[in-house]
Amino acid sequence: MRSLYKFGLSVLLALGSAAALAGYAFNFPDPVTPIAHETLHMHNLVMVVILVLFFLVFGVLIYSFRTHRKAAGYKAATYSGPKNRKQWLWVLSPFLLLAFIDYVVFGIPAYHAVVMYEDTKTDAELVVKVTGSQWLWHYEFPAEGISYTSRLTTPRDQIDSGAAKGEHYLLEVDNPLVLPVGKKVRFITTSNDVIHSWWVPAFGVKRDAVPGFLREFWATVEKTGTYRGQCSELCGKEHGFMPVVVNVVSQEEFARWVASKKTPAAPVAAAAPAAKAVLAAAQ
Ligand SMILES: [Cu+2]
Repeated sequence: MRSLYKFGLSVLLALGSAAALAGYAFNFPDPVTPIAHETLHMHNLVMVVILVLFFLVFGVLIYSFRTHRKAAGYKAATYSGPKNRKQWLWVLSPFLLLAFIDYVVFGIPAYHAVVMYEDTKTDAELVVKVTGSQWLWHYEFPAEGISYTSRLTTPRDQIDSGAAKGEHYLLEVDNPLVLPVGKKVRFITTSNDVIHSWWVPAFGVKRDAVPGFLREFWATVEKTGTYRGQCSELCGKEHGFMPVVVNVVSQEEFARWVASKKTPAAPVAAAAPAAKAVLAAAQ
């Protein structure tokens, strides 16, 4: 009895410490896109149903073991296989219940979620092409004519343990992807070399970047902020050193960013009137 008590106490302690860690270790990150909300909803639904089934099945099992044990004087039945209607009902009902849960309780919302994930084209207001390379990301806004690379900025010192690790260790880049809040963004992914995978947990999206293929996903981010993720497909020796950082900003700020990204071409345009003036003065 004493050992049972100790076992119970240790289970409680383990659960307690798990709850304490839940803040950052076990929970989903706060969902900020419709897909992330849907994924979390599916997860919670499945988790609750599974927990109910778990306790129900194990409850019946443990109760049956205890009540029908030989030591308590229970005499075992000698039949094998279902013989009458009532016994067939006991055989078939768990099967039917599980089929109902799988195909209806989980199936319908899962179908809804998958159809939603794949709907990359309806109302997309912005297209971003994401190309994975060993070991950086390349972002392109085809309509806006913007194209740049995004590389890890964590100093080598921190990686080699020569310096203390920073707050965003291995999750910081030179040029983050910038997106406007509340706009449906259609992403197209591909790769230059091996398979990478673009993943931002708070967006609830992760799609492999496969060389030679274009794959799609979408996100409408509901909250401004900085979101971090990683390449999630083992892609070589620096797989752990190609993080994803997304700055989600207001639409005005995004417009300013787009304009500033285009400025490298501006001096050429600005030079044209100056050149004309020089030519005019020379005449
Ligand atoms: Cu990669």
